[in-house]
Amino acid sequence: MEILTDVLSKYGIDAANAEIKSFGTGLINHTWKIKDGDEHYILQRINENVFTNPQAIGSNIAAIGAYLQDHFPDYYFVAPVKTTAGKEMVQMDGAVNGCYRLLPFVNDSHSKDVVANADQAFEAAAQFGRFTKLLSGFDADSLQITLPSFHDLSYRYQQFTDALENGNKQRIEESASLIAYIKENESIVSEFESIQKNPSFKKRVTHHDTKISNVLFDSSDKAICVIDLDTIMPGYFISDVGDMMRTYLPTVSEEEKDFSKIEVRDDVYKAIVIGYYAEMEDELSPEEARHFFYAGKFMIYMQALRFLTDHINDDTYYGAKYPNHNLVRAGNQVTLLQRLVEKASVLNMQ
Ligand code: GN1
Ligand code: MG
Repeated sequence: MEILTDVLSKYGIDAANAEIKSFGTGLINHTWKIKDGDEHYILQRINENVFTNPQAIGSNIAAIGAYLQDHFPDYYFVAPVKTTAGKEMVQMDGAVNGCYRLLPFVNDSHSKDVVANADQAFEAAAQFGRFTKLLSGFDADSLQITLPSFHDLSYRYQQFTDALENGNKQRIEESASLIAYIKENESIVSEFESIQKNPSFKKRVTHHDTKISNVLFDSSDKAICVIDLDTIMPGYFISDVGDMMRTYLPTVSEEEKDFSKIEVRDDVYKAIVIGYYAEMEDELSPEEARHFFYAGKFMIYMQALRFLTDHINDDTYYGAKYPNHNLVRAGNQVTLLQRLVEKASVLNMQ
């Protein structure tokens, strides 16, 4: 880990006296926890194969941070620590080549990998709803696009069909049943296309990665704030609500290989509705509100599609820790989608 010495020195931290540990379960960026005396930090190396313009992330976070500071000074916003030269990120060459940023570690906070109960889902949903609501006066279109077409389901579907044409032939054959399921459910893509044309759907400041590990909790399990602000871009509410459903509804994560463990918890669904509405009720149009359940289908289908596409493309995006890893992840997400759809009539009533 001494390798990070140069990076930390830009922040005036002497790596020789600091404790450095790998941290978290994110698939894209590499994260470390740094302990320097009594100060705790999170250091991240931004994956520049994915975020080709890391400066755009820095500029979005700075703009949003300034707006919140002006209008809601009590709002807890985790802004990056500046380097001793006053920069928000450092671009390194040589052995540690890449773009890094340092964040304060929020004292006495913890994050969770799985939602244990409905109260936690409520807390998280309210936090993400609050984030978008407080930024309703901020011009979402002024944000830079850190990941073009990130949650554009038509684009993701196109990547999938391209992979079917040009991808690994053997993997395509072995994935036949999942491919068939994705194709049979293409109406989820058409519905997204009609949303894009619908003037009642508003583009708002959207987090785009609302999994539970992106919420910090205090020791009494109250949510403190949201983190991981790299994918903040203009977007539809279905991205944030849908990713909450995708990651909070089951008791197991997208990594679970035993699909019989994948279930949709009604009380957690209800908590997402109540938590998000507690903040966003007056913001959503009736037309948007009618698509609340669709949000879950949209995000779970998109994640299944992305894992499956990556499997067919030989794991170039997400990587694989064991053979067929992304195929298993895709199967997990398809199972989750089936479990959700089975409950459509019950959950839509909530
Ligand atoms: C990626 O890096 P991480 O784990 O925060 C991905 C999300 C996916 C998620 C699935 C930039 O997020 O869109 O939902 O993996 N982020 C990017 O675990 O592709
Ligand atoms: Mg993320």
